Amino acid sequence: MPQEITAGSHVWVEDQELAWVDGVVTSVNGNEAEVETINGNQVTTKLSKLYPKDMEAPDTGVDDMTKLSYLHEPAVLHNLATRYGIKEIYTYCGNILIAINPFQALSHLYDTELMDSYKGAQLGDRSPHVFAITDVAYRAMNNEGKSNSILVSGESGAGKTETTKMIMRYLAYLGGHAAAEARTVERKVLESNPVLEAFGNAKTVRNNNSSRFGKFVEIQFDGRGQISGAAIRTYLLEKSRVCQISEPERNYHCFYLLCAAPPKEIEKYKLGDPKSFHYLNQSSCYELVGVDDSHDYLATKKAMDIVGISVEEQDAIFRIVAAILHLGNIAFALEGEDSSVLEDEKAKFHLQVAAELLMCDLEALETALCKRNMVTPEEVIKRSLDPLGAAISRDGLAKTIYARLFDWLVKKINVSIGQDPDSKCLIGVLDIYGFESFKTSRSYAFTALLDDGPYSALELGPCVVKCTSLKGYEELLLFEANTKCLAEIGFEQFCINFTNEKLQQHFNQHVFKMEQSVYQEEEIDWSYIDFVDNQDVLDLIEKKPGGIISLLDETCMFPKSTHETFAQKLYQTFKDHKRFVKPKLARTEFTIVHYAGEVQYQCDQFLDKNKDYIVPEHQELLSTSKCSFIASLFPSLNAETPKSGKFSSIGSRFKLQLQQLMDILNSTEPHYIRCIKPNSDLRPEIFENVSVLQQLRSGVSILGIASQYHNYLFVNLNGKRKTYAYFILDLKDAVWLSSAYEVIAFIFSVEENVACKSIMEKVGLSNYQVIQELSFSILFLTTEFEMTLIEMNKAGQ
Ligand code: AOV
Ligand code: MG
Repeated sequence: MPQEITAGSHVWVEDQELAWVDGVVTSVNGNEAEVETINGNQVTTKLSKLYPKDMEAPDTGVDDMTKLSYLHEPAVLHNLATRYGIKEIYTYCGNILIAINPFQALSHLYDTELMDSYKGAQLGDRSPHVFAITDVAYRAMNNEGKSNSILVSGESGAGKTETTKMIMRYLAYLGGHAAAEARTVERKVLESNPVLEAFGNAKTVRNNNSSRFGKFVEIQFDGRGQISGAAIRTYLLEKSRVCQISEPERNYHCFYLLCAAPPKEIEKYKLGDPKSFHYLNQSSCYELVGVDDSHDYLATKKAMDIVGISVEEQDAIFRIVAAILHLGNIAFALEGEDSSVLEDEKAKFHLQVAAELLMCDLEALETALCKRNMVTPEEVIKRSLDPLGAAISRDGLAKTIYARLFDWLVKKINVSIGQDPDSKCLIGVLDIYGFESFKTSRSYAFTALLDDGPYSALELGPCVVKCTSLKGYEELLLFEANTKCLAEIGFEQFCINFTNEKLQQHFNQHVFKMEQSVYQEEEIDWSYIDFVDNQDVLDLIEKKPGGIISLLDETCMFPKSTHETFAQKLYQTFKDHKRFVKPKLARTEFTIVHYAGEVQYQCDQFLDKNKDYIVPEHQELLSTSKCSFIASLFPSLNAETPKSGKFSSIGSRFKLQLQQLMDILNSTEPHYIRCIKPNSDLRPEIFENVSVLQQLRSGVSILGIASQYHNYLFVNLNGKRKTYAYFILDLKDAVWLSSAYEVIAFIFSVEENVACKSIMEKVGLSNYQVIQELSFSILFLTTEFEMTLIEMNKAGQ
């Protein structure tokens, strides 16, 4: 390609802000060319870094990327952007469908007439669509008698769940029954979605309706292509959310729905304002734009009716949800040296309500929360827990109950839909949580609150910094504290990213290799997606023995282990592994170089979260509940179930589940839909080149490369109370990756505190502080200066 470029050529040239910008070559000098870009810049660059622009490309883009004259990165990006601009959110890339989240209702795209028009149409006959892919899968299944699967992938908020729902709707349309009374199967399949979403989805920083569990729906068909049954498998619900949320996220939807229930229910469950519950008020977000919780409460109950959950069961379910909220409000105070008692009358009230709702003995509940049995050869002694221990015990109980409730829902739905044992063919639809990286995990952030609410904190390697508001608002304050960081990248993210590695490998094997060889044969340049083999990352995680999960299990079984010994073990074992990095200054963090970028994990909770452990006292308490529904969630132990209190590994079980999933997928004909999130503000009509490109590349993130040398801060500022601003600034390279709105810029540097100071002097800020601590420095600036700052850094300050 470079040889075609001469003066006058229209080309794409790299651009920091736009990723790629087009321009005209003004002169060529040896290996270098001068380009005048359309945004008025003169750029000198290597010829090999220029890509020819197709001047004949239609204004509306092409609906299949393989139709592009040049199949290179800027062309692909430009094509997607062009189409997105005219609300064409779907584009093929061969037989993969790329779906860009419109972040607005495009109802014409999903109506029945449109479904009609895709029925039986060949792929490519009509505009790209999720119905078209589904139709291909359905026809292939009918014609070849082989199971098919549709794998929907993409980062959090990219539109996987919405796409999955469209697939299910279309399958229900294709394989639905004519007679109304026979339509119950497909109705149940469809209505399982709102039920599972109410209990398994929550607002996160990346998505207002983020699935906190993975889901594989297997739709079974009879010999005539009619839906005859279905099975829903779910993976690893994020339990910790029940007790711990951070700004600006929410807990699971069901809690807010129930707080917005009709007055009769509110009274029955002794609920009230969500702000009065500890499990909800750790974040100030209670409502979602465009969502009416009271409406959704009734809608969820209706969906529960349809999937076959009885009124009595629904009562028990919501009673449990309410009980969990009350449990969360049971606070403890220190008594004597290391025992705990209920903190006050309020705590007593909530204990009483929780006991009533759970239908268990009040004193037994209190004892189960505050005390532990110590078994000695001679006797069983009751040992008191201190207030922190009691709070951990309480949270553990809440999480266990919630997780069992969720599992019950899934089981119930499966039983109610019914499996077709004679079904020969199925279509599996996979909607699994998207890759969660440091970059997008903005909750790993620094939050400055202007009101005098709780200060939030940021973890900087070994030290934590707390801060209140900044210049122009209130006085700047900075100090060190032992506060825990807001939301950590922990065990759940590790499992989520492990899943994505598995799927990526599946994707690699089935698509890249296949397609690449085809394109190579046809001598088409397929280089825009470099084939990234990730077997080494998978080995690092799951190899037995020796992988991270194995080491984690070993550590969990060894009584004296701590997260520190676990981290040390990792550092030692993988010191030469090229996918493993021990971050600078890290004591309990480790970094994995994932296919989609580097992610730094905190090991603090790995051990606890890996232990599938139910406290025997909790088991005892709930298995004797007078509510048969609750008692059934905690069946008495028999020889077959693992003994309570004994370690069973979540990581290993998850690994096994994933392997089973892969086995099913490998026995099907796969189809892929790659969802793309066009911007991180979740707003319509904004297409951010850089972020889209990163998703397309699925390669090493820009951040990932740089983070070997630097730490990043994710600044999440609440300057205008409702407006959040995010910045990622790296002092050395001044890589400004993302930003929004006014407020504050924030810098952190390991070595360059001198540079910090000189910048501060240059921009003339007097109201600042530079804290020097453990060889790093931090400073604050108002954003008016951010551009200056970047310029100065470029100039080598
Ligand atoms: P995800 O499943 O990929 O994220 P969702 O499917 O929940 O993402 O999509 C996020 C939001 O984007 C939805 O709530 C919708 O508002 C909007 N959206 C997505 N697809 C469409 C569409 N086709 N038409 C209109 N709006 C859409 V996660 O579960 O967080 O990994 O965990
Ligand atoms: Mg989802």
